[in-house]
Amino acid sequence: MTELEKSMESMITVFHHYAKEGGNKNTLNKKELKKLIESELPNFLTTQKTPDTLDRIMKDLDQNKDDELDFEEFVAFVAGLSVACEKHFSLLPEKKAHTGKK
Ligand SMILES: [Ca+2]
Ligand SMILES: [Ca+2]
Repeated sequence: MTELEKSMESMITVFHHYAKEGGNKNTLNKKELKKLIESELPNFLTTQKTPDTLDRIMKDLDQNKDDELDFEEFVAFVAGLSVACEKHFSLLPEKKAHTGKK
């Protein structure tokens, strides 16, 4: 498998690993989402740690308002995070290059 195929597979695996724990086996409830973020996105959580973060994330992502995240809603979350990370990532070498010139 290619790197991208592996990434897609791990996204699916991670989602189902947490989604199957309780309630609807194909969706994440708030408790399952919390566990997923704490275990799989510890760096994300430390930068955004406020008491209502989880509620906000859940509200933002839950497009059909059923208090559960299906895979489509979860993918939107990961995609959004990836975009944020990529911006951060692409800023770093540019900054370095600029300071190098001076
Ligand atoms: Ca579930
Ligand atoms: Ca939903």
